[in-house]
Amino acid sequence: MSRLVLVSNRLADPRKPAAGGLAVALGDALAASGGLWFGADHEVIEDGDPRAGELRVQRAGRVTLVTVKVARGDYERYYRGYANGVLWPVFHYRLDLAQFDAGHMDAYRRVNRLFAQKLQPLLQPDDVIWVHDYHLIPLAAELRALGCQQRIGFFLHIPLPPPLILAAIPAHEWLMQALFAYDLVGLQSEADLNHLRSYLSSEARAEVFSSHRFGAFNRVLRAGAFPIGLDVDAFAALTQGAAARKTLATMREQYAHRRLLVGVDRLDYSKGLPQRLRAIRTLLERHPETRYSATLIQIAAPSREEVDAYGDIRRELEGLAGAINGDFGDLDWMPIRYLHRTVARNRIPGLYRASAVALVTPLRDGMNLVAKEYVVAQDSADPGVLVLSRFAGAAEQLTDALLVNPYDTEGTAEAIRRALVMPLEERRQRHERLLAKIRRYDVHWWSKTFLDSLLEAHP
Ligand code: GDG
Repeated sequence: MSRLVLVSNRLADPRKPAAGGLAVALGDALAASGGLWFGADHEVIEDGDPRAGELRVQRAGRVTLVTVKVARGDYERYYRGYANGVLWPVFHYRLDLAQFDAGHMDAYRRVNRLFAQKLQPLLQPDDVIWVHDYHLIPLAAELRALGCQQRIGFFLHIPLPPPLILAAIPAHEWLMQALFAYDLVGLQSEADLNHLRSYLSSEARAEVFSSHRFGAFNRVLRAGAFPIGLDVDAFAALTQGAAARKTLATMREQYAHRRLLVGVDRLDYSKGLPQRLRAIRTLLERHPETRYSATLIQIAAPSREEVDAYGDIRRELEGLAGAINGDFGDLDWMPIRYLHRTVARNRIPGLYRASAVALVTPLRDGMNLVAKEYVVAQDSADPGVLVLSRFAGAAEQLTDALLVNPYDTEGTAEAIRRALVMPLEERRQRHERLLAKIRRYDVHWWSKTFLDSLLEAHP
């Protein structure tokens, strides 16, 4: 078996249950192959510190974790400036929020080159390298420049926008050409794959060999849609755990006479939170029977607070939640409970299960795992209803949710009302179909399908 080498900006200890995401998804494959996980060190050192570029090596069972120290100036420009100041907004269709700065792009290249220089000596000829997300798009090109011949795959966790949006990025040609250094590029959805295809044929004049194979820059690129899933059994077990049950009991007691709606998001402008609150206002205005009977618990976990746009969205949300509570609330009822805080992971399934409706209404999202978690946490005898944005990658799979356009305030409010009154039989049928999809395309399916395709893709 080839050794798996995972590369991502940050890494987590795969032995820790709270690690989540990639650690859960790839922990087994990493451990089974005695794998290596490489990324930036959590300690960002001051500029001029001679330790820049130093490696820290840790063992986590059979997995080796290697992190590289990056100096503050470069890390800020690479991470906050370019990855989260340009790529995140543009890839979520928010050109208005992108802040282009040539210095940030240079640092992005430099940090990718540093990663490549430090990783390359650790590689073995037979390794399979899997690079994750928008922080590291040019990594394979840097590795190839150092002579790496190994199989290298890339997975983009966020959406890929249409060609004319991508083309607004100065040096987009360089960025997209860098993808050709990978043997396989994985995207979350068919929509993203269509955008890649049309970018490559219109902007890069690539030869389209088939719907998944493209030729340009003397290389062949394979690409596919590999929608990421959950570790369903682990999440179901978390739902049965003590913390989740306690949370469920507390919620049931506190809201005995009310229906709960829930939203759980990182506080990010892509998640459509202001639009969601406006839909709640419309619901309360148009359907007075929902007053006193429904409460939205909105968790907005703090995220990237050093980026300006995140401060703006936070202030906007606080204003909206305060105004709705002020206008509609009463001594014994508030329509919105807004928490700007991270809630412990083991309590979240209890909150999902206590809620009659989940509002997952991003303006654009690569996949959105909250939608899937909510479905898994439900009691199948009396499940809640998922209201899901059609602009989340998950909407391609979860067609039995109530799909909404989050920009359409009235339409979203109406879907929430419909969710609140949906008969048990319909809720059960929808839930059964949603759960079957989520189980079939779980995280193990995702990693296996991607890695199998990567092995096939290599010449
Ligand atoms: C990116 C893409 C893609 C949220 N609040 C708390 C908390 N969470 C957990 C949720 C869920 C995770 O964070 C969020 O995952 P999402 O998939 O919804 O979104 P992103 O963080 O934007 O992730 C996304 C994903 O990558 C995977 O490829 O689906 O499209 O944007 O698991 O439960 N967890 C805890 N406390 C919170 O307050 N513990």
